Amino acid sequence: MNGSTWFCFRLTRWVILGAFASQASLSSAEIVFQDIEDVPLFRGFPYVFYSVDFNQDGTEDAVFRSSEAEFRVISTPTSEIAGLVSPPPNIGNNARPFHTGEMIESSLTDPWSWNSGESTLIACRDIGCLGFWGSNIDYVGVQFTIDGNTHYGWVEVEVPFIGVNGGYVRSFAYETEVGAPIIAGAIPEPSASVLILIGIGVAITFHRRRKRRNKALQ
Ligand SMILES: [Ca+2]
Ligand SMILES: [Ca+2]
Repeated sequence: MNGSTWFCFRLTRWVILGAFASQASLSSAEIVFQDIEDVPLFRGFPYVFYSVDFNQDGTEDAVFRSSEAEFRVISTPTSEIAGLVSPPPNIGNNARPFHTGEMIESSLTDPWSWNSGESTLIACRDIGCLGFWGSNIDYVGVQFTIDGNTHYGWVEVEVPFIGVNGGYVRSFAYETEVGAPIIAGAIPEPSASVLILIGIGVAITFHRRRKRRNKALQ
C-alpha cells in the first residue's frame, strides 16, 4: 500500500467512525450549556439577585435572590421550580437539590413537584435553618416555556455554608428538544461534524508523521 492509498484508507476509517457517532448523536437531543463566571449572591441589603436566561431570548427563566433572611430561587411567569411545598402553617416552597446524574423531567417523584413562586434554598435565622441546601453544590431543576413549549433545564448552585443565606450561581444548561428531560449536570456532547473533523485532523497528522519518518529512513 503506497502512502496516499494508506492515507485514504485511514481517512475513510475515521470518517466512518464519525458517521457512526453522528447516527448516535442525531437520535439524542441537544443541550445548550453556559459556564458563567460564578456569581456570588450573599445577603444583600435589601437583596442581591441574578437572573438566569437559559435561551438568551431576553425573557428571564429563574431569578436567584439573596437577602439577610434567605437565599431563594423565584419562578417567572413562564417557569416553575422543582421542590417541596411546605405544609401549613408554613408557606412557600423549598427548592430540591438535584445531584449529578439525576433526571429532571415533567413527572417528579413524590413528594417533589413543580412549583411557582419563591422556593427557599437556605433560610437560617436564630431558631435554625429551613431549606435543603447548605455546604453543597447541586442543581436546581427548572421547567420553563419557549414560545409556549415546555423545556427543562438545570442551574448549578453552590451554597457553601450552613448559616449563611447566600451562595454562587455557577453554570446552567437546558434541553432544546421540547418536553425532553435533562440530566442534572449533563453538558453537550461534541457534535457529529466536530467528531468527523477531529477524525480527519488525526488522520492528516498520522499521514504527515509517516511521511516524515519515511523521508528520514531514505
Ligand atoms: Ca429565556
Ligand atoms: Ca462557572
